[in-house]
Amino acid sequence: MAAQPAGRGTDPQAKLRAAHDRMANAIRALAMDAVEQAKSGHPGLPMGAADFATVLFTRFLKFDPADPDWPDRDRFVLSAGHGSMLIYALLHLLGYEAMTIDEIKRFRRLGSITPGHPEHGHAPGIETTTGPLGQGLGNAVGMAIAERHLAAEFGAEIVDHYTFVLASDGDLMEGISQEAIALAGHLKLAKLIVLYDDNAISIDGPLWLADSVDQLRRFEACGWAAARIDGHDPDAIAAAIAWAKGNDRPSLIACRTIIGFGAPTKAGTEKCHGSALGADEIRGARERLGWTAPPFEVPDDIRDAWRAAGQRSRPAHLAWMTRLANLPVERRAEFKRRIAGDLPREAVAAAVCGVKEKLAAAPKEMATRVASELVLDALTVALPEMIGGSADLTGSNNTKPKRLAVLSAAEPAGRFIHYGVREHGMAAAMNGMALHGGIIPYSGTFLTFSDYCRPAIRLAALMGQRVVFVMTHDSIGLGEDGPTHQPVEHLAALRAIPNLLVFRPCDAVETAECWELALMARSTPSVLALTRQNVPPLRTAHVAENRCAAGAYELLPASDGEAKVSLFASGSEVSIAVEARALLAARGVAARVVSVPCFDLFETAPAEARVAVIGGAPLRLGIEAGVRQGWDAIIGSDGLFVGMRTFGASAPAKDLFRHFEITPEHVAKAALTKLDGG
Ligand SMILES: Cc1ncc(C[n+]2csc(CCOP(=O)(O)OP(=O)(O)O)c2C)c(N)n1
Repeated sequence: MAAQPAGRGTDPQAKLRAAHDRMANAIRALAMDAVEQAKSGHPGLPMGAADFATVLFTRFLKFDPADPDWPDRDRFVLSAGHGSMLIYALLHLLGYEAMTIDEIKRFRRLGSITPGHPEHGHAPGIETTTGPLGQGLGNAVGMAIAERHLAAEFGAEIVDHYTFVLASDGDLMEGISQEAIALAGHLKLAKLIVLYDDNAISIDGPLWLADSVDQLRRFEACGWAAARIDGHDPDAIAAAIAWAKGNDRPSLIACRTIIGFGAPTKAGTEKCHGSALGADEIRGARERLGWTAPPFEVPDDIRDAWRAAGQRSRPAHLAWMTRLANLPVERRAEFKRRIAGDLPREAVAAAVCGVKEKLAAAPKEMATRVASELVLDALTVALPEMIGGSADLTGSNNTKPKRLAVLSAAEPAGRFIHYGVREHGMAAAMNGMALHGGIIPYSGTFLTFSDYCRPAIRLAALMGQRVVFVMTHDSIGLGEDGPTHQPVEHLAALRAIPNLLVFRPCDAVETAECWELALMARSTPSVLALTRQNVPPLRTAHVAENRCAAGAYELLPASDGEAKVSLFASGSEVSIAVEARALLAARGVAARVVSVPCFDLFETAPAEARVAVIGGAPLRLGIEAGVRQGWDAIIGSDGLFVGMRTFGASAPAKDLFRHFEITPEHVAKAALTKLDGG
């Protein structure tokens, strides 16, 4: 490996090259030093990618460190999050105020803004949380969709920016990358540009151990433009980015790089991927790179050059602010509202209340997925920022109100996305749209396929993004499709994710209320678990209050005297509890019914409210066509639970509920046996 010469030539080209090298070496030095000090981290990627990152950030990327949230900035997504020191070094050098040298010194320390992998919300300039490989690429597709859509709506003078991604071999090996690039190619997201750190090394060693994909041909097959360049040649890098910006398709630039560029013995090998280089190797790298400054110090001339690069887009930013100021007052206010993520609360409340009133006036049996569509009919009028979709289950998920046009390459202003059978890519793209701002994404699939979305749902929760997952066919109640499609452990698994609201409404009115709560949760994603099968109306008297906000509430009190039994249930099983209550009453046993549409909200309710809802009945019995896990928090470990212990089966729903003994008769019998001391 030949390291770059210090470049002391006299001709202008050589001078430019020398200046570039010194700027790129500042990234390399900071990455080496920070990882060394932390005694852990990943120096290889920042050192290898420093050249193309320098060209991108100093010559192309549109951003303003003085206003990191400028809505029309170009987005940069470090999909290979392990290379976090690359973005931290860039933010520091470019003059992002929060990214001080002390924060770089505190890399990976508790409370720093420089965690092991970049976390959105910790430091300005971190567009998304990355680390789980492939997710960033998926997010970037959503960001590019958001840009395209908002440009169609507000005009190119207000929204006109690129989304750049740095992706590694690992990103491109992950399955999600296929979903992401296929979707991006299909939608012709021309302003999405992937810089692939093509170093042919991963943790186990050379890439050939595990992979032999021709990435250029793969991307081309998905509708992308693709090129390979020397990722250490600034001119080639600049020419490639300029080429990519002019393409009418998304672009891949495979930048051939040497991982750990500059390290004397470890460069080009997996040895510099994920551990501190060590003092000797760092000494050698400094020598090769011609870097003489002490650790964590950046010579003034290099710092000045970086700071100047940080100011590059200032005039563009000012011009943009003027254009925004020149928008008609209402358009400007609407753009700002959308970007801020503020809801027109009254309009949302009125939409939800209107639906509830109609439902109460003419109560009828319906599946909660159908109720959800009714609610969406109203909500998507009140909230033009809602963009819906489905992973090829549109008719089953009921996520497409008729009015919503399809968002496509030709019609970017559309508001419904046919994601194709790409649940994981869909969920990651939704995160990207929410992160971009200006959009509230919601989508649909079957609850059992929440497993296919889970890594992205988890990141939505970690990042505190408002995305809404409509997940229908939420139990054995879906019937004949059988156990592969019947969720059993999924509600418990989703409830286990912190900062995720899992709603399971029992009827149409509760469905409306849960939708309202999902939208009001500014920093929390939501799952709406909805039935395929009809359920009876249970909330037949209209109240304006959103009763689901409590997480759990008494739907029916004991009909006669003190309750002997408290029946707790969610979703389609609430009607089973209601029938069981009548059977118990016929046997002289007073029972009350508590609907539990959202564990997570109930958990955070005030202690007294929780105690009142749980009540003092001697027997607590939970009913849910899923596993017991999680229910003990409500029914206690000595409570009874009627639900699933095994996978389901293929049969009509009614037969399945009978077979698995999730019936009013069984509930009543179990309660009576227990009360009799059985
Ligand atoms: C989903 C996921 N699986 C595994 C890992 C652990 N991991 C981190 S980096 C990496 C691969 C490293 O290779 P590459 O992506 O080419 O990065 P480079 O070695 O070039 O820095 C792996 C397996 C991860 N971060 N995310």
